Amino acid sequence: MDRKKIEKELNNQLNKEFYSSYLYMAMSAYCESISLPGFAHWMKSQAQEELFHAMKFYDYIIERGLKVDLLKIDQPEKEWESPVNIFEEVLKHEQCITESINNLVSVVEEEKDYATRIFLDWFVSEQVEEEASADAVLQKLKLTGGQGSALFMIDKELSTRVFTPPVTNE
Ligand code: OFO
Repeated sequence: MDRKKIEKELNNQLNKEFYSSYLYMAMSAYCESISLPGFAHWMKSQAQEELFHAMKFYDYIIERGLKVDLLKIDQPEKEWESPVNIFEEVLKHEQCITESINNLVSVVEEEKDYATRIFLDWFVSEQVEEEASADAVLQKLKLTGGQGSALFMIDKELSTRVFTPPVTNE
């Protein structure tokens, strides 16, 4: 097993999780700026969830006796075209993360790192939920036209999201 390779891959994913949190904070700030406090709250909860994902990778890297390498976090966009566009981007981002986790699974399988393979199972399942929850809001926005009173109702609904750290097997 190439431990250096595994270490690099895990640190890359750690960076992506931190970036995800950064991206959702940027989206939250943008939603505040266009007077959609419920959307902003949803994004902030999502950012917290991403920090939780990042910390899972951080703790796992240390637990395996590997080195944490905190890479530079890219600057996210600051503005989006519309509430529909924001959720299109959320879904697109989550699909990219799913692909990244799947690639990571392939690498650890090639390296016969079965412990990391088991660790990644949680993320494989989590990504199904992540994509589904983004898609559910996107579909609702599209169905209602995402404007006027429908937008107001969706904003109200999004304001009820509560961040509870996802259940893990640790
Ligand atoms: Fe959104 O799942 Fe982590 O990045």
